[in-house]
Order: sequence, then structure tokens, then C-alpha cells
Amino acid sequence: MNRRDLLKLGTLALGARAAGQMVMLPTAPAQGSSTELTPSATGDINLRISPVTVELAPDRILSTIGYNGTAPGPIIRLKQNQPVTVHVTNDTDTPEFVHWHGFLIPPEVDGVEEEQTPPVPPRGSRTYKYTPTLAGSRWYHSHAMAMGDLHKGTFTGQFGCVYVEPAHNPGAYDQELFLTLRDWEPFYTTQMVDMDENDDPNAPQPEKPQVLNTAPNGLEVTSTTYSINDKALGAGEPIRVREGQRILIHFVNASAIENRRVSMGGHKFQVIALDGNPVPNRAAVECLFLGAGERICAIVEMNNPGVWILGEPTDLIRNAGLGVIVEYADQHKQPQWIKPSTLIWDYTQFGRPAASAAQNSAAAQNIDMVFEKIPGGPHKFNTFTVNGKPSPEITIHEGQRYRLTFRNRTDDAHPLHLHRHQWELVDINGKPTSGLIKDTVVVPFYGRAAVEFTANQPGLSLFHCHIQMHMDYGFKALFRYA
Ligand SMILES: [Cu+2]
Repeated sequence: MNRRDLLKLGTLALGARAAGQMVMLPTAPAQGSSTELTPSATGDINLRISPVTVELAPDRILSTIGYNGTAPGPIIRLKQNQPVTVHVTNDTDTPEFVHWHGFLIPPEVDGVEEEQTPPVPPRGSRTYKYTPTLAGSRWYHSHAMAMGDLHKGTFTGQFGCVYVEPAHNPGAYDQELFLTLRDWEPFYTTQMVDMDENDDPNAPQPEKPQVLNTAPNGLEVTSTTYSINDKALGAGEPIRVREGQRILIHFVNASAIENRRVSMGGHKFQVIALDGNPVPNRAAVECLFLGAGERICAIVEMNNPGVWILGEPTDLIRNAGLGVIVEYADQHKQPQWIKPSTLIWDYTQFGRPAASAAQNSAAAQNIDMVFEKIPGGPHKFNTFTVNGKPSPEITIHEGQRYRLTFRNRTDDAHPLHLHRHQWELVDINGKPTSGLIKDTVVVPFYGRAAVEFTANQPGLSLFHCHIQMHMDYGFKALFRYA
């Protein structure tokens, strides 16, 4: 396919969408809005995996694989404790897995090869039937292995938000937005943009080895094309607000390659949920940090009229697309960007003091998990080890409470995710906390963190770094119930 064909395709898709909008909406949808998908009266949902085009901006149209003709896919809105049947059709030539991230569901429908979920066959279909028992912000995405192929798995546009409506909805807000943070068209590089400059220079680094491995680093994956949802900064319609409104934003970091920050000039985010679960302390912060796979729900009080940019604080990334304009009614100025006063992220400000965690810990059995990187050298991939070998198995016993102590002996922050379970963050770099129930936690470089969970979901459960390439090259472990 040449560039002209691509552009033609893009125009066609655009035409089709515009025609649909004339029926649905009198004006173009804002960058923060997206199609919603709810189950039919019988609890059914149809999901189609197929090639799609994404128009990030009029002159930046790319081709990828998506769900139901778009990337991100539709926002799937479910109801807590109501069974759903998802009929997935795969219009591509490769087996696919649709993973339901943050759900307590059996391995047969979790959508993970390592857990022996059957694939959605090429040109075939498969049904996922489950009951969402946890309310809040979850998401769905491909869980196919990519290995060296940057056109597979989470590198594609196969991702979307799921919001599980709680049985009782305490939300008090005037607008609800779903914003997915993304990068596109990944490529290999030996020269990383070093994002560590944004990390806390005074972090304790308890796992920093005495002697550093100075072998030359292998290939890393990076990108220079970014968006929020399917639009680059400035290319979509702005998010339109009025003074006095409370806007609820559900952020998802849907990147396959990087952790991300986001802030909004002149405003603060009051964090109400992490990974979909309400936090004990709703602290307001200037800047959010989301590891790949993490979600944050935050309320923004619209109390500073103007036209503002909400985006990634790193100029290079924001200017390359990772942002959206927020426009108050009757304001027509140039969009304003203000750098946040701090980029430091501290999970514990949203938690409770550690007393209740200590009570649980007395009964918890510790499992140490040591993460190391074996540098690949020029033109090769790095590999990762967990307790000395890539992708080990770990045996657990039903009913037992476990403490996982993550020892990150690498020079990178890794977003660690456990499938089919929720864990409580109890310690980050020596700082205890409690009440933060999550499914993904970022362990700082050379840092240490501890989480606790009760083994109450029998069946294979995959643990892994949510950076696709790290996972594919060893940064994972399979938890097997004895
Ligand atoms: Cu990683």
C-alpha cells in the first residue's frame, strides 16, 4: 500500500464518520468523547478486530488494528454484577487475545495465552462470558505477544476503556470524560529520550547494585507520535466547559512503551480512584503519573476561566501530540500551558497511614521478586529475569495472604501488573501505606515496593511488566495455584 492509498483510505473513513455524525450530533465530537457500547437487553456485546485508520491530524493518518472500526475502541459501559457475553470476531490473519484488565474473572476468559485462554482464531470468532464484580475504571486490550514485531499486541490500536457502573453511583459531576494516553508508530532505538530526569532526585534507590552492569544496552522501543484518544494536541475539537463545573476524567495510560505524566495549566486534579478503586484520601495534585496500564479517575473544578492545555509536561512529547485543549465558554484566547511546579508522584498521599496494613502483614507470607536486566548490546534485545531467570513459575496456595516484595535492580521504572487479582500497596521505597487497592504498581528504578493480596482466585494468573517488550523478553512470572 502506498501513501496515496493510505490517504484515500483515511479520507474514506473520515467521510463515513462525518456522515454518521450528521445523524448523531450537530457538531463534531470533542477530543474527550468517544463512541459508547453497552450490552443489549440480553447482555450481549459485539467486538470486531480489524484494520482501521486513525486520523491523529489532517496530515497524520495512520493504519493499525482496532476494535469496531476505531482506535481506541468504543468505551464499553457495563453494570456491576450483571453478566456480559462479548462476541469477538477476528478479521485479521493472526490469533488474538482480548484481555479484560482489572477484572476478577477466570483464566478461560481473561484473554491471556500464558493462562491458556483459547485465542480468537484468525478469520474466526470467540465468545467471552463473564460477570464484572468490581465497579470503576477498567480497560480492554490485546494480550498477544509481539516479540520483535512492532505491529502486534499492545503496539496496535487494540485498546479501549471499560467503565463498570457501580450498583450505587455516588458520582457528583457535570461532565464525564475518558482520556487514553497513547503513542503510535513505535520504532527501535539505541538512544533513549531519558525520562528519568523527571524522577525524584532524592529517591532512596534501595536496590541500586554496588557494582553496576556496564554492558552496552540493547534496543529500546520509542515513538515520536502521540495522542490523547485518537487526536493529536490541537487537531480535535476542544473539551468545552463552563465555569463552576466539576469534570470527572478517567485517564488510562494505554501506552505499550512508556509511563506518562499529565497536568493542566491553572487547575488541579482531585484524585478519587486509582485503577478504578476509590482512594481513602482524595488529595488534589498538579501532576498525575500513570505507569503503562494504570488508570486514574480525577475531578477537576473549573474555576479558572480561559483556554488551557491539558497534556504531558515534557514539551517534546506534548508538542508531538500528547495533549488536549480545554476551552471555557466565551473564551477565545490562545491556549495556555503552565508547567507544573513538581513532577514527583507519591502514591502514599492517597492512602491511609500504615496501621491496617501492618495487621494484614502479620499473616502474609513474603515472596521476594528480584528484577534484573541483561543488556542485549548493539542490535539485540535486552532480556529480563525474575529471581534469576526469565518468566519463572511461582506456586501459591488458595486462602493464603501473600506479600510480594519487588526489588527493581534495573535502571528503569517498571509498571507491574498481576492478572485476576487486586493487591494492596503496603510499601514504596520504605514508606508504608494502606488502603490503596490496585492491579498495577510502578516500582521506581533501583527502587523497592511491596504489595499484598489474598490468593482467592484459583487458576493461572500472569504477573508482568506492562511494557510490552519487557514482558515479551522475560519480565513476567506465572502464578500457579498448588
Ligand atoms: Cu518494564
